[in-house]
Amino acid sequence: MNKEEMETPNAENPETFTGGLKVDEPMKVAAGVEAVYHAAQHVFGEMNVGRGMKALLALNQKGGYDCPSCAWPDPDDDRSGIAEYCENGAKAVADEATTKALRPDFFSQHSVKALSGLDDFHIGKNGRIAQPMYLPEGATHYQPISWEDAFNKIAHHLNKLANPNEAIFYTSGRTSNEAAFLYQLFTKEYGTNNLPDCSNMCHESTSFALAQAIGIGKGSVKLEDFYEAEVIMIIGQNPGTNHPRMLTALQKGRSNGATIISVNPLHETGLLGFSNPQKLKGVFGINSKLTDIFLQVKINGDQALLKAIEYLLLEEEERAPGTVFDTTFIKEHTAGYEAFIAQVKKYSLDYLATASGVPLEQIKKVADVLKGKSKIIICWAMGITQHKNAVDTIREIVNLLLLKGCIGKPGAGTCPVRGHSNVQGDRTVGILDKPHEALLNQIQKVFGFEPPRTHGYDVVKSIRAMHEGKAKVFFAMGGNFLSATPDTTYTAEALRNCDLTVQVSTKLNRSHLVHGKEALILPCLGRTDKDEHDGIVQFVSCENSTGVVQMSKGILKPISDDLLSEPVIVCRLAKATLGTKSVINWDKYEKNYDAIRDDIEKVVNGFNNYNERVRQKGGFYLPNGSRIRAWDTPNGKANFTVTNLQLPEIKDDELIMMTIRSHDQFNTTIYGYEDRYRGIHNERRVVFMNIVDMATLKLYNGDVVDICSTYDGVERIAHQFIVIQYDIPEKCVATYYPETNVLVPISCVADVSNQPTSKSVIVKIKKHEEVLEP
Ligand SMILES: Nc1nc2c(c(=O)[nH]1)N[C@H]1C(S)=C(S)[C@@H](COP(=O)(O)OP(=O)(O)OC[C@H]3O[C@@H](n4cnc5c(=O)[nH]c(N)nc54)[C@H](O)[C@@H]3O)O[C@H]1N2
Ligand SMILES: Nc1nc2c(c(=O)[nH]1)N[C@H]1C(S)=C(S)[C@@H](COP(=O)(O)OP(=O)(O)OC[C@H]3O[C@@H](n4cnc5c(=O)[nH]c(N)nc54)[C@H](O)[C@@H]3O)O[C@H]1N2
Ligand SMILES: [Mo]
Repeated sequence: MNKEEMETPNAENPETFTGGLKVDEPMKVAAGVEAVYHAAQHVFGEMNVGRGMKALLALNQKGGYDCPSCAWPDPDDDRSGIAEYCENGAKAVADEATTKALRPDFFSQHSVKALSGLDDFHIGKNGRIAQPMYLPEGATHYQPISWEDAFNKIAHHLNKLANPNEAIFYTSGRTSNEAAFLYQLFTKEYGTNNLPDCSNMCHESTSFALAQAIGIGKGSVKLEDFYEAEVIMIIGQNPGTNHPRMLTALQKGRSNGATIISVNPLHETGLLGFSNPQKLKGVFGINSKLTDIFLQVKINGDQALLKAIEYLLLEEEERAPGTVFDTTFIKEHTAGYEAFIAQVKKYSLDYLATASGVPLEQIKKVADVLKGKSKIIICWAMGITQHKNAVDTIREIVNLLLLKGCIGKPGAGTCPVRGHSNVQGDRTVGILDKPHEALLNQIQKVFGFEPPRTHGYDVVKSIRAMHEGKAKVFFAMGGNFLSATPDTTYTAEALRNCDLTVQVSTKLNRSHLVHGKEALILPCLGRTDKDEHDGIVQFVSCENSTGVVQMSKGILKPISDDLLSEPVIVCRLAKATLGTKSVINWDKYEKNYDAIRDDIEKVVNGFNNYNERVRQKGGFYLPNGSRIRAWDTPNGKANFTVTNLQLPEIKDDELIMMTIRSHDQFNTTIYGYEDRYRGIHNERRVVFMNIVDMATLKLYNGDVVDICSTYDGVERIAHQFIVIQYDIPEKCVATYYPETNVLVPISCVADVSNQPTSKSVIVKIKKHEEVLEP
């Protein structure tokens, strides 16, 4: 690459340093009064004190709005008086409720090319998009467009496609139940199941593994179960940053006697200790330890670790039958036990321990704790789901819980911790690329049209279809498809191949700047915004990680009169596209969202009296068979699964890389350059490395390196990362997402679930070569 090429930023991946990296020791305790300070800085930096206080006081309160950040549940009973929020929830609110607005003059002053040269932090910081914008073919700048013209343009493109399957409709997990239901209804009436969503990159592996084993792709625990548990295992999750309110539940569980076991390649601050900023004790700096046993597993060493634990438990059970396993539960509720037990000792303990990276002594300690306990919760997130063998690792989690009879009783169960605040609800109401027959039948019965039955594209298949020219219109209900998906360069080519890309968005992001031949930005209301039409304030609803559906009512005055809510956008899109061909009364939905909920109730199981129950304080639980041991599987049982151990193949000169979140981002939205807990300040282009690997590669702290991944014969390079020596297992490295998504191969996906393997990218690292002056 010559100097000029190096200096011309790619629109999809600008590779610029912030400058001024500072590194401290990682912190030992999460939250505390400092978190309150950081939250306040973000909120009051974006809006005046009155708006800021109003926003924070209604956050996650009954009758208020649902936090747009994570999907952690709110307490059913007493919610904190100060507001049931956390530092990162407050940042999410600040980001959305900002009073900065992007009006047409902003877009006329800045070309698409100039904007795409900025890093993600600067792109997002500009403010909320204030009116619909259009980029004609070949144009350099977005220009304003009326809503009516925008919908007509989309309708024109959709209606001229040879086949509805040439259109793709993406959903990100902030979309409400109401908007998501209408959106999938529209795509089905239009004629396609091409409904990829962020779940395809998030908990897809979980959905597959759980549905097959225990009949429901969702977790079984309620928040109260944490207060009763004897053991809580947290595997591949960083709650201190990504689900900070979970720390309160863990603290309460531990003070009630639970042993907390954390499994992670990194000593994440929030797992070590917690000082609750909402409790006086926390404000005065009195903090509690959280993790009792920490297992520093290698990246993707979890399947081996779980197998080793099962091995040790089986040995104990054989020594004293009936004392370790819940034999009554196994007999009454499960299938596949004998076949499972027959293979538990297939691999030697030493082999499993070495493969996991955890010393056998420590694994024995864990087995010792587990053997006498009967109330165990296992939590997991992206550290488990984003690997090639993710589905099998989750099956192994289920196997372990089944041995102990730990699903479907108080204080125990499965807890896949969801990401986006309504990612679970979107799936419940029908955002599925592989819709169930029951849903399709019900839609046909209630609405009287024949929905398409062939499965649609998931995220990876969508990217390929656009790349191959099989899909020509890409419509996104939220999210940032370009930056969130794997293989950024390939995805950019895919999007540029489209005739039209449409983004329904709150904030500007890179997917507006890497676009199809024509592009539209449709600005929508966010969670915090008051949604009022004809003098009536509407509300929407969301489902959290434990299956509770609650109302969310925005309270702040929108920054522009030209924003539409997501449900209204779908109604107008449907009317413009389908016109009189539609058998659905879209006007009715647009006028009053109660009508949408009435129809969700008719189509989706568990929503009876939706409108009444969603108005009750705290909402309502959706039915969950695994919670009551009613297994919705073909054999009516909870199933053990025999899995083969799969280990990543890493050659001598290679390393395995996980792409993780800093403390200062929400997915592709970058709030700042700080990763306070890990001691990283003012830079995101860093790579965390073990000192042994640094020595092998002759690298020093502060060296600038390039990271390269080769897969399927394609070489992918991300330039300029600063080496940071860190406590991470040998042969493992970590970088931040989305800067290194360019290295995640599109063709490397999890078995069965087709989820991108963003936590096990095989890479080589070499010193960055300065380009010499000619
Ligand atoms: N503030 C904030 N909150 C968020 C988000 C955000 O970006 N910012 N994102 C939301 C979303 S959509 C999601 S899905 C969740 C994500 O929440 P997390 O899953 O906690 O997010 P990641 O940063 O991807 O972290 C994964 C964790 O797994 C560990 N890990 C990586 N590989 C392995 C492995 O092989 N084995 C084990 N045992 N551990 C491993 C990493 O060290 C890290 O601690 O958070 C949600 N909440
Ligand atoms: N390498 C790597 N890649 C990953 C991951 C990883 O760990 N590593 N994690 C994956 C995971 S778990 C996920 S969930 C995906 C996330 O993928 P996405 O959900 O696609 O990405 P986000 O960054 O959450 O989307 C942010 C954008 O959503 C828009 N937005 C915000 N609020 C609203 C709203 O209320 N309505 C609408 N319409 N738009 C809104 C804003 O314009 C904002 O720019 O990324 C995945 N990609
Ligand atoms: Mo996610």
